[in-house]
Amino acid sequence: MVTKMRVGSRKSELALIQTNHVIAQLKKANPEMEFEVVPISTVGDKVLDVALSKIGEKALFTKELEIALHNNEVDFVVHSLKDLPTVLPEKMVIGSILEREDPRDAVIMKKGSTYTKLSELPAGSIIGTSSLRRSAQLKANYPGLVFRDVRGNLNTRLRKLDNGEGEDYAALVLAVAGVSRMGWAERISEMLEPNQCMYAVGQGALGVECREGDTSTIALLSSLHHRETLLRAIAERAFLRTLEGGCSVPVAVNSKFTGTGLELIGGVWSLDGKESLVQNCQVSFADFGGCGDEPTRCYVAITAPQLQTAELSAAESCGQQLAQKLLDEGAEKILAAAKAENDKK
Ligand code: DPM
Repeated sequence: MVTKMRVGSRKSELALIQTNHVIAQLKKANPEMEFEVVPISTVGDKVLDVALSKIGEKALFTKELEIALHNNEVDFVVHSLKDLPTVLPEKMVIGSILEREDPRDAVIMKKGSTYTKLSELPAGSIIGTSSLRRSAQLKANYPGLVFRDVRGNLNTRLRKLDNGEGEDYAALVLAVAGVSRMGWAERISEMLEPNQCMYAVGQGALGVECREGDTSTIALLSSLHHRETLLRAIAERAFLRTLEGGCSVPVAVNSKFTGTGLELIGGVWSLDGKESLVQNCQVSFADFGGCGDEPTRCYVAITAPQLQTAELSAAESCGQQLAQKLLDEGAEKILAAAKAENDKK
């Protein structure tokens, strides 16, 4: 008997590329299985005239997919991990976190531009991004540049940049991962290093969500977990969750897997980038190496049967501790002011 699974996906080209990537990985290990892609539109795809940060819904790109999961219309759904809120709806779990691609942001200049770096652009140049995280950090580093919203999927944004639709954007700032998956890597003219612009929690990784009790799907998906990505993602997501930030606040991270452990750097910014708090936190996994504790069944809505509970909880508490350091230094005030100012705009 052929087992056929239904896979929910947003309809954008990037979302379908990501969904097909996950399916290809599953097919490699399970050639006998079949997968059917079920395309679904989300609020983030439908509402295109309002800035992302102003729609006021954390699950912008995920809610309709989760409803389809809940209604048993699909068996799992593939997300960019950074679009997946840090608290999942009840009865939903992350069944798999795949190996992270380059998590950095990058600059794409308008077609034909003679500039390659943000630092070369004349004062007053318009940079397209709807990310408060990017604009806050970059405003601090490049006070002469002007940051304006640009909405739509990646294809729409690139068209707006190149054809001068709407604003006359000089450049866009986008995630390297999305740009490369679209096959546009050669358009990247500058990589932004963490000292210029730290990345979003989960950026560059894919997360696969499924129903909590669906043991056969969970077993299938868990084979795709990438250990380092998973531990970094757990720490980063715990950081954002503890700060109570969604995708619409200027919060950014930079995490490194050190071999024996994890280093997490994270920060919060005011909208103009003038105020910021950045701290770091380290954790070592060396003490846990495979010894005797219970394999993890379900931890912070992530099922990872092959990892030890101790390492997952160590990663989680690393993120929590980092957030607590920033909260102790007054992060809440910066974030509340950023939210209030953004709501007013
Ligand atoms: C979230 C943000 C953006 C997306 C906010 C942020 C960027 C919005 C913008 C939460 N989701 O990053 O601070 O640039 O105006 C999104 C992209 C990808 C996943 C596109 C991008 C691809 C990269 C990945 C949109 N979601 O960020 O360039 O899979 O990590």
